[in-house]
Amino acid sequence: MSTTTLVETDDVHTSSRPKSSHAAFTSIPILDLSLLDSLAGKRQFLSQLREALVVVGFFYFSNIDRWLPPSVQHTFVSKAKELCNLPLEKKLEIDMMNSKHFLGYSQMGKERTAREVDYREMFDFLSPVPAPGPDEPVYMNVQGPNQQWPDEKEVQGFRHALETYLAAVGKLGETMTILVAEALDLEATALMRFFGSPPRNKVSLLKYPEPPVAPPDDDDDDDFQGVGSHKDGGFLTYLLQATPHHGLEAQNKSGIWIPVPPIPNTLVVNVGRSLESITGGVCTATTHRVNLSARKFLDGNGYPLGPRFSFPVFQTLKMDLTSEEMASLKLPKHIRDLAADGERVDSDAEAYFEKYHLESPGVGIFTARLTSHPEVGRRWYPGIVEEILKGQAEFATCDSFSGESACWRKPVCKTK
Ligand SMILES: O=C(O)CCC(=O)C(=O)O
Ligand SMILES: [Fe+2]
Repeated sequence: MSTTTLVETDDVHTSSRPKSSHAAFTSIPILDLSLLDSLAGKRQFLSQLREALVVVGFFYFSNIDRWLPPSVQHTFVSKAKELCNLPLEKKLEIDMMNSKHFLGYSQMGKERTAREVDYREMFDFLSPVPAPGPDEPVYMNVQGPNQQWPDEKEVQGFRHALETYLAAVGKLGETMTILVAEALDLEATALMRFFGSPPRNKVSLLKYPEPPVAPPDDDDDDDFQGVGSHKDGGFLTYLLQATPHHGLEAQNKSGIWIPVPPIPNTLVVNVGRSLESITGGVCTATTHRVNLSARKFLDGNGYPLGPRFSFPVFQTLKMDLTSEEMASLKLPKHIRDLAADGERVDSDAEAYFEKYHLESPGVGIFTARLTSHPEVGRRWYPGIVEEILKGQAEFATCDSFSGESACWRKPVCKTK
């Protein structure tokens, strides 16, 4: 990675786990999108991209303006913040509880990751995708139209700003399906069949409010879970960190947490479980979290920064790909050999979700939604959610879990 710019990390938190003997990343690479403007630059970019996908699973894109014009970014960020800062009762008008597709507003205290409550609130919106038909598997409800929009009078221009931003990230995502294929020495079009038509991209508007307690003067500034350790479910995630707060961290293969600080005019990109699956583990779905403390809400001079805002777009595969389809990608041998077979990877993400994600992207994402938003799950999928939560709890407390808690899919399984 000699030609790649690196973010230095002087703030590494060591977990109590033993280090594995394999190389683990200690910094997050920065890939310059303007390299794509020349043939020689593109070659350099693809080689950096390959290394970033395989070794780190996290990287920054710099020079993003061509893809996301500053006016599109700024309008989106300002409208998104405006929405997130409305009074609670206004936000509850588009409560996620009303949506069987898990879209809309999830208030503080309602979301859980790794069975712990996250310290954040969110709005979720999807790119335009139709709702599933009555004969489709229940998990296909992870997609459907956005039926809930904020009142135009409350945040004027919000919908237009969000749709414009999401479409622009979607275009970058389409290009990434080609660049990832090329970085893995595949035909440019090799990954296209894994995506739905229209493609499914979800944007989350995340607000991490300031904690109520003032930061202490001494060193016992307790950490708390903004969002708990997890892997994203999709292909790639494109994250705009919209405030200067530190807190986002990626976990390397030795279990050490590496900071991913905000860098102005960049996007953070990370690999999701689906990309890891279709590449047989060559691309790494890296565990990450947002680890906060009262002090992280102050700038270098001790002035309050306000809430932390962050806006990820999750680019996902076709929800109903089968496990056979997911295993059908033929990678060249020299690329397959990059997967570190048998390598020990320390991860604090819940292994419980792995089997669901291997089954199909939709099953994996639906399961994750049910455990993250159990109240929405209880409203729309009462029988299923209890089984999944029970399975999750058993998995967390049992070393030799072999239970099959997926019987909720049997009535809708297409192969039966
Ligand atoms: O807030 C962030 O910066 C990251 C959020 C995240 O990882 C997620 O929502 O999946
Ligand atoms: Fe994430």
